[in-house]
Amino acid sequence: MKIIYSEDHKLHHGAKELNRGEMVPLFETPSRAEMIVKRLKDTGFGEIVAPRRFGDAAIHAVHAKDYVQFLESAWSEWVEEEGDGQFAIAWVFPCRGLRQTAPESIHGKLGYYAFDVAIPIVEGTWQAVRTAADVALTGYDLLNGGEQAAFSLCRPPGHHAMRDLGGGYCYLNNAAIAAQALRDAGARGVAVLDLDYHHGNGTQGIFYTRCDVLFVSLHGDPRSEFPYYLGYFDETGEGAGQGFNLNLPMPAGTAWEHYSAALNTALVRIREFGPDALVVSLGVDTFKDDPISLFRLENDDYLRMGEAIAGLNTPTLFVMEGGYAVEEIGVNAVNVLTGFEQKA
Ligand code: OKP
Ligand code: ZN
Repeated sequence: MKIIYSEDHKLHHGAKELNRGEMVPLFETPSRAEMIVKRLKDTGFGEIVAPRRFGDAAIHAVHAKDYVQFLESAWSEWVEEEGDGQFAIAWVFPCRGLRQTAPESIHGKLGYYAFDVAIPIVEGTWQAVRTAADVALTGYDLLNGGEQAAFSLCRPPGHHAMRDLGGGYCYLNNAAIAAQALRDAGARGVAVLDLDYHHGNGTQGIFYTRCDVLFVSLHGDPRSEFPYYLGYFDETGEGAGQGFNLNLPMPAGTAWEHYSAALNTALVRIREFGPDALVVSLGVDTFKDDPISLFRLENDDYLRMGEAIAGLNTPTLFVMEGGYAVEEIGVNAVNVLTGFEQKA
């Protein structure tokens, strides 16, 4: 399968996040994508192509215009107000009892458009984020042109980004943008299978009231894991979307035996839905050595994961999400693709 990749992601770098009371370099680093590219090249996996540029319509089909506009101008507004500083970051939020409006100050806007403090903005963030959406959309375009599968090597990731909120290293929801584009191009049903360790609250939120996009997610139990406030089993969709959202949270320590059973449950639901296309939010932070996650998958389990997905026999777009064990992120991500191709 073809891989879509751009070096623009490197422009999003150098910011920090709060960890155990300290500001530390973001776990979500440029080296993550570079390690995946290296593994793709070392194994001669497939042709790597550049994204093409899409218009804003495909982004506005998923995200609020004012939110997209905020992301685009946040850095320059920050510099105007603060002079400089290393990166823009939210520190005050419109929570219960406070006014739900975006004020003039960039500080107010940063909080208004975020649900946590893990989406720092540096000078090159917008270009990296916008190109990641193009990387996802180019993947959609390949499927639309008849390819059976493609890998959008997106960075930064996207699955936590809601219609008008960023969070969890995510700004624009690459997978949701691709899924919506597939629908708009005529796919009757699209399924999104989210395999990242963290619940894809953004993707769930975007499609929650709809029956044309099925969202299925396997993840760490939000009672004790980020994003904490969404991702529970009883969230099954709303209105027309009732029954089209399936969350399968699992406890810390989950290894392949239990994981593969949950994956099977997910695949049974997707097969029953019968989508014209599948988008896989591919996070490999389910790996045993991931520094911020607590599942115990092994390198070879990712081969089995890819094989199981191929069993759906559906045009599939893989979209990169998380994975922070940088030394092995390439092996694990490419193992999924390899397992998929061997069975497809
Ligand atoms: C993004 B994705 C460490 C806590 C990290 C943010 C997790 C974001 C995960 N300071 N909290 O789903 O891989
Ligand atoms: Zn994750």
